[in-house]
Amino acid sequence: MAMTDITFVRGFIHMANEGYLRGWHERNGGNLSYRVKPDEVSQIRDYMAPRKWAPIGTCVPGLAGEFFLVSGSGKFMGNVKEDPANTIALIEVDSQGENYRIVWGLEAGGRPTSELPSHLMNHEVKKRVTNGAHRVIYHAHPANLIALTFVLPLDDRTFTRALWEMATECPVVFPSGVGVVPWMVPGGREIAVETSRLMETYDVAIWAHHGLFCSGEDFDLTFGLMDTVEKSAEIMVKVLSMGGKRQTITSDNFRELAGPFGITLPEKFLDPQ
Ligand code: 2HA
Ligand code: ZN
Repeated sequence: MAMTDITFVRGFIHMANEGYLRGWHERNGGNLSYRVKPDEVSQIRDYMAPRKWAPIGTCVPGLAGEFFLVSGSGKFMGNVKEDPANTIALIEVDSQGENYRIVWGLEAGGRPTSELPSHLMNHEVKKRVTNGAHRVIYHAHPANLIALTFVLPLDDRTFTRALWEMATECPVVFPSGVGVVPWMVPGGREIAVETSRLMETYDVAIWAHHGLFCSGEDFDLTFGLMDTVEKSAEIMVKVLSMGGKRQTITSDNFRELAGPFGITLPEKFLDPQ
């Protein structure tokens, strides 16, 4: 069996390709990472050939000793399915959470995603606040969501309400809402700090005029979250193009979802009763 036949590696490759087919990954846009489970790590020890340690660019002590499957910097998500060994990598985080080393993949050279600080800081937060349940961090550039960041005020409440109101499934799929990061320089620690701060509360963090990050338990749920957010954004773009809302789902309607769907929506996103 090859590394690329291992179940979680196949899941990663499948998700990268699905995102590419959706049109969310022009050129080298977007990136994906997966926190590997301990039993999966022991399954793949034989494939590992550690290279040199390199700085992560931030500090993630909560991820000391963890392994991540990540997309490669400058690599095209559309090429992952055809050539996984040259477009993705397995990395190990050191015992301080300050350095990483590639242990498999990127065979012709290269580095992990340019957004590694954001991915790992998001993982660190999500591992803590979900008791280890969340394992996938996904960054993509879906056009409708990005378009909305040029039109709607850039705050958590406006985006949460806009997305919730455009599809009844939305408050069920992301009941905690979405957070918004204003335009910032991508790729560094500063934007990673802002994004991971939002991940304390939300599973979705929008980067204005750029894209968004989603966090989830597995590949399907995280891809589905991105897909749901973008579908809702697409409906919002259509509604705005038709002159805006004439009617919508109300705050009291949202409250009615609590019983049948077992969700409690934060009152900060609802109108006072
Ligand atoms: O190129 O999307 O944010 C990957 C990116 C950077
Ligand atoms: Zn990006």
